[in-house]
Amino acid sequence: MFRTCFMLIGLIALFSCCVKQELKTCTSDSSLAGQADFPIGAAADPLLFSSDSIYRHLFFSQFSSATAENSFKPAYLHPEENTYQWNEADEFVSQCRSHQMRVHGHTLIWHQQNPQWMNAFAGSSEQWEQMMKSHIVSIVRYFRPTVLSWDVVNEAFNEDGSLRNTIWLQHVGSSYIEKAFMFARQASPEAKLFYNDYGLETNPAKRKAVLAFLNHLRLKGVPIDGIGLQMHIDIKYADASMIEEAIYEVAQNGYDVHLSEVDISLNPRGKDYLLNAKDLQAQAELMHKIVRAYRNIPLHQQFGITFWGISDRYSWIRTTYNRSDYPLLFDDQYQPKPIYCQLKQAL
Ligand code: 9MR
Repeated sequence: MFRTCFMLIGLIALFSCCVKQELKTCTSDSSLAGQADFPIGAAADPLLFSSDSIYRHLFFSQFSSATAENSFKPAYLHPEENTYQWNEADEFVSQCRSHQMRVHGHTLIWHQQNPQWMNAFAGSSEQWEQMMKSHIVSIVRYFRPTVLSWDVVNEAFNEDGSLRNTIWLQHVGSSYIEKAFMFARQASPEAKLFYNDYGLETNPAKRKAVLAFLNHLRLKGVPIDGIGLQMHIDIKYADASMIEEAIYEVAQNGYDVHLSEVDISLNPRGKDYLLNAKDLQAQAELMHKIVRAYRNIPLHQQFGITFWGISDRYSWIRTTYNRSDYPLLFDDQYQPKPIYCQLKQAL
């Protein structure tokens, strides 16, 4: 009788110890970055640093790599042809550096968030190339040596793997991608230069076309160091096999791999949606699988995992698609979600 009692007490003690252990790993008292062998990043809006102290605290205490969600884009940095506006980005860099964070530059050449003058630029293809060169070189040089990695070209391909019809393709021609990388390299011999895109992780046809295109450029000596898999995904990819395959394939092709804009939507169809424990768990388990796969590629190719935001409260998905969604690590009250706990465990 006594023996059974002791055994029961022992079991209860063991159980509560495990629960405590679980809870302990799930608080945000210790940092994600401290747990990882590779940089863990988030995209942030520097304007929120002064208005939202918890946001600021989480950003600087949890992460070791920083991407400005918008402040480095052409419309922000290069508002007029002969005017650069550095203040917001400078402030971002200086705050990140004072917290020993790496700053990743996003993005030099894109088809969105370009200033009006750039879209309307009138000139020959040589003049367009000169304009592109001067844009890239001025920005990359300005931030040297603090910003040592760049998304040089962003989202240049369609879903079927053909080149997207952007101002750059129209005016510079299909060589604009290799030229952009060459100019970035001229401006910074030591920077890591990335091609960044969405859908590469879930659309094998697009990924294979992009890899074939970039491999061909690399063979010609174009300096492309890595590929950013943006990873705006959702819980219907629960078995993760496609995503794992994408991570391995990009690494096997010899590129550094940046999971560059991670978020996992719970409500991709944008219906009326009630947040529930099952979906939060599915989100957490998917994250766990992705991190396990990422840890399997060689350490020197693990550029890092960057989340596209910190708290669900400010996710771009809510504002862009006007839907309720919960794609990030912290909830609206800044509490760590199951995805945060699973990420921490997987690191
Ligand atoms: O999160 C960014 C949002 O605040 C901007 O309004 C939007 C403009 O298109 O860009 C968002 O970030 C995008 C990133 O720069 C490139 N990949 C897709 C991201 C989400 O749209």
